[in-house]
Amino acid sequence: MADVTDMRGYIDLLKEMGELREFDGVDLNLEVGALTERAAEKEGDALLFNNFKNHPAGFRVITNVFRTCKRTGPAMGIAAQNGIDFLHEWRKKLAAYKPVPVQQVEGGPVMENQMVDDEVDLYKFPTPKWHDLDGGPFIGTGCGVITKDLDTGKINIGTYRVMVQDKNHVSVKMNMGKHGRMSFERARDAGKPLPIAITLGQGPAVFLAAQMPLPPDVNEFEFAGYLQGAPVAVARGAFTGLPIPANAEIVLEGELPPMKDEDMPKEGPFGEWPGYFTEENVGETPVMTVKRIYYRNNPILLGAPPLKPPASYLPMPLGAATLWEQLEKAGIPEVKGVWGFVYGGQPGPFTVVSIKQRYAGHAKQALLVAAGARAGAYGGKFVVVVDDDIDITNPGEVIWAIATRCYVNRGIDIVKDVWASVCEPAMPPEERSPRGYTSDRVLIDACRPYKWMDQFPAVNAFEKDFKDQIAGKYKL
Ligand SMILES: Cc1cc2nc3c(=O)[nH]c(=O)nc-3n(C[C@H](O)[C@H](O)[C@H](O)COP(=O)(O)O)c2cc1C
Ligand SMILES: [Mn+2]
Repeated sequence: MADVTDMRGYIDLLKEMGELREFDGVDLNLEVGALTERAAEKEGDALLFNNFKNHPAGFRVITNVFRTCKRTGPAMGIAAQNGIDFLHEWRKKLAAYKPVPVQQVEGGPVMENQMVDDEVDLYKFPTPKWHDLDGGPFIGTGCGVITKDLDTGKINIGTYRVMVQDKNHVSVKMNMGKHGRMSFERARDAGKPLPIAITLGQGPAVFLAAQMPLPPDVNEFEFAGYLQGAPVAVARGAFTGLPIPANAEIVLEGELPPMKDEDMPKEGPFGEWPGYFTEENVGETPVMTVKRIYYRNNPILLGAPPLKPPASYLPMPLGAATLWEQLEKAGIPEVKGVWGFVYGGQPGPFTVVSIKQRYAGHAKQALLVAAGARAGAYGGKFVVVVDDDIDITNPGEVIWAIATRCYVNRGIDIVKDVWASVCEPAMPPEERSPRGYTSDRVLIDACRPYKWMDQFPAVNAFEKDFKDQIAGKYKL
């Protein structure tokens, strides 16, 4: 889909595919969120909402866009339709990455309308309250937060949750260690405001690149250009000079003043990807003063609220492809797949690796690397390794492997104090430290024991081919 570079082109494609449901008059307070959750749970259509009470007709919200491989594949340049094949193709695509430089343009559709200084009114844009206990309307979920590091000059785009504080302020929850956060900290140390722009509806590739854990030297715009097979066209923001996608739907522009922690206002709670609300925080979340809003005629806000697993805004744990790559780079042979059942950007707290065992100790080696490699460490908890006859995308098969092949005495290890995510629900309050979080890992070897594999009981199930043949013969 070389020429789908904005949300409207993508919507046309979704319509052609018969994958878009349109709604009128849905309540922004919880109804949009509930419909989004239901559609995600059943891996249903993308949802486009229009005609909200007290908002201009034509100001729209789109959700559940990337829930299936069928819809997300075209946005990532991937043809495969299902789980492990899709992930494998994605991994190859990541490995072959070549930056596609942006195309600088003058103006663009995003400049069709502007609110400047005193005219800025965030409440004009329909913003759902996504989950019942959310602390406010989160305008930024499917967004891209654009910053330029004052020291290095590097442009970054990250998806960070953005809550409306009042008509011209939003809080931008860039967590510690995230690229936008580090640029903010450096500007604050220098006593300077950090220029910032937030795109709230844009081509699918820009969003996918923004929410992906890419290395600091990768420019997400250039990565998005690679995904969409065409450069991202960017215009210069009048207030900041930052590159903003010229065909974005809505872009906020302004600055993050060098605010001290103690002055940062209440943010959250917010329903997050592990399936729980994070508690409200005070003194943690930088605030943006919005100086300008650019928006297209009849703008479309992209919503990608985190949901309780197995629902998600993504079709699958894309971060598992990164871990797969890291396992191979670390020298683990014959990795057949990597998966996660509770995922955000990382494969998450239940990660499964399948291998074709080649030597004694191979399975344990895979576990140790998976628990420690960058993509597996952050936010991990349980790591399972299984033989390659197990379909690791099927939780029933994974549980069967653990239940029957793990010899608990040798098969389970616990590693303490590993790098943890801020979204770890089970972290005891007294262990939540401003210096960062750690948590423990359980390594589960659910492979047949290599040393006596040949004597391991045979599986009580017919070969698929034989079953297909007999079933075909009797038309079952
Ligand atoms: C819907 C959604 C919400 C997210 N919210 C946050 C958030 O509030 N804070 C955060 O640090 N990361 C959040 N992330 C994850 C980041 O987008 C991800 O870690 C990304 O790689 C950050 O970009 P960076 O590496 O350039 O900092 C969110 C991702 C998605 C898709
Ligand atoms: Mn980045």
